Amino acid sequence: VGVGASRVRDMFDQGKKSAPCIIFIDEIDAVGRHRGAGLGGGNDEREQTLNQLLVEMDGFDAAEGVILIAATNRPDVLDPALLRPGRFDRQVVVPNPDIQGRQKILNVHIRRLPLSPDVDVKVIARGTPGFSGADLANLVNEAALLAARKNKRLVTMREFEDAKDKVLMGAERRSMVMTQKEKELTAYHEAGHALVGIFTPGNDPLHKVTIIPRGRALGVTMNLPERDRYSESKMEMKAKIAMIFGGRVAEEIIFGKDNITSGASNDILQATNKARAMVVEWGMSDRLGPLRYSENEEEVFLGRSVTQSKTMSDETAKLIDEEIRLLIDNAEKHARKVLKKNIKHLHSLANALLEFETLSGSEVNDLIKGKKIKINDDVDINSKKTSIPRSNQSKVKEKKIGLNPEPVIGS
Ligand code: NHX
Ligand code: ZN
Repeated sequence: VGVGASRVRDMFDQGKKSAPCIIFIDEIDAVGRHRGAGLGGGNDEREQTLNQLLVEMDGFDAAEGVILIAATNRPDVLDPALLRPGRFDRQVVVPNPDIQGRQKILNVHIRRLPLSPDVDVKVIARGTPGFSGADLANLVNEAALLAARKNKRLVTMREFEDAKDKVLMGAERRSMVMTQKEKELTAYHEAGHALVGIFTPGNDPLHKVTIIPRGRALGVTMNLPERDRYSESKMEMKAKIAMIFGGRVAEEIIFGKDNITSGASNDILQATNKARAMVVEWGMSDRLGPLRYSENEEEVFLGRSVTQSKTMSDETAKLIDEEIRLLIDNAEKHARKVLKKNIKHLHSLANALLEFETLSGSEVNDLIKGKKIKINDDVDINSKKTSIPRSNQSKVKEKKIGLNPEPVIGS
């Protein structure tokens, strides 16, 4: 900070001296953002740095043996001057890894961990579709932390499974004190999501449903695709919006219209965002056709958003609202129909959640088929209620194997 331009000069001098070499700039958008798009003044320093970078890049040619590579998650905000011929003139898109990529990335991160023989990297890779490299690094680190916290000598599959849920759904907050009424409301809300998800074709398989508070939520229902997916159909989107409304609708059916809570705020946000995108971005409304009705980037000027409805007529705006509302209304109606038809399952699943707190997708499917849920003691003890007070559970259930001689957290 404060010497940006001179440091850029210095970096290129060093590069030329050590040629052949590669200069790698991470997070290039920090200096390479579109000039003039900032709020007020205060970015002179950044602009000078960027200008110096542009000057230096023009000042050397391929013969000098210096290759310049930069990385960003936001190629769209870069100053166009950076991308001209002779500068950063080719782009390599690095998408989130596929199953094979995830396996290889996991192998890098687990290198220094003492692993239990039951750990199957392929299984972890298969169960983490959509994870980025950073998510996977995070997953491995969380697994190591969990093992260390339990004084385990080796990191087992159990820790990876729990770490995955932590990365996907947020940290468990078992200490949160919930009243019986809140627990019941949460159980029916989550059971509603889970059942509408299961009985509406087009939804991903249920991964887990829990009424243990996680992250900012009092309860979570999580679906996971079976394989990597690259696109989503309109039918799948409608199924997902219906599932999202399963929570609120279950509250309404069981506790009555006046007893619904503020808790569904995030569900409503997700559903509305999805329905809006279907209409304005993905051309999925017959009445509006395949036109884009929103700008790519919301630009903020002097603290105000200025892109909205630049060229949109009032009629179009009204039509968009109507189409979004139609998608939402249909999804909500569908959720209500499914839950009324399966009210027996709604009660039994909510009760099972009150008893067990967390259920896997396969346990929920067993329950629906009328099978008894097997409590697998050595697999998921922490999420089952027992008569042992929680504070003592770890002492009883976890065998201490002595301190790990090497640091477990190696990544
Ligand atoms: C509150 N939280 O704010 C309490 C603590 C309806 C049983 N008074 O939909 O927990 O009510 O299916 C990301 C994720 C706000 C952002 C979840 C912002 C939740 C979660 C509010 C379950 N599960 N709502 C859900 C819930 C709440 C909230 C969020 C968020 C509830 C619901 C939160
Ligand atoms: Zn919900």
